[in-house]
Amino acid sequence: MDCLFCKIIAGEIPCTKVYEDDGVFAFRDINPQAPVHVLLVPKKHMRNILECDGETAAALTKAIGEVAKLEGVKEDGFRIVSNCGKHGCQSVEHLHIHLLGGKQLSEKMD
Ligand code: DGP
Repeated sequence: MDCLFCKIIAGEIPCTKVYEDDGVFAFRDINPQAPVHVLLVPKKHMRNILECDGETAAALTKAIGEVAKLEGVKEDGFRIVSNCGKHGCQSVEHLHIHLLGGKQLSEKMD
C-alpha cells in the first residue's frame, strides 16, 4: 500500500520516534506547530477516525497518556486533534492524532 505513515511505521522513511507499543507508533511532526508536536498513528492502516475500532481507540488513548508523560506535558496540559477529510484538512490518509503542547495554546480551534 502506498501510504506515507505505513512506510514510516515500517522504517522505510526516517522519522524521530517518540513512542511505540504493539498497536501504536508515535513520532515528531515534520512541520511542528508547537514545541511539542507528536503524531500518534495506529500500526494497522485505517483512513481516519471513522474507521477506528474500539481496540484501536483504547490503544491510542493509552498511548496519548504515555506520550504526554514522555514529553513532559502532562502537568500543564496539551491538545489532541485528528483532522478528518477535506473540510478537516486531513492531508495524510492514515488515521493520526496530533498531540500539541509545550506552550499556552490558542483558544481558537479553527
Ligand atoms: P494532517 O494535515 O492532519 O493530515 O497532518 C499530517 C501531518 O503529517 C502534518 O502535520 C505534517 C506531517 N507529515 C507529513 N509528512 C511527514 C513526514 O514525512 N514525516 C513526518 N514526521 N511528518 C510528516
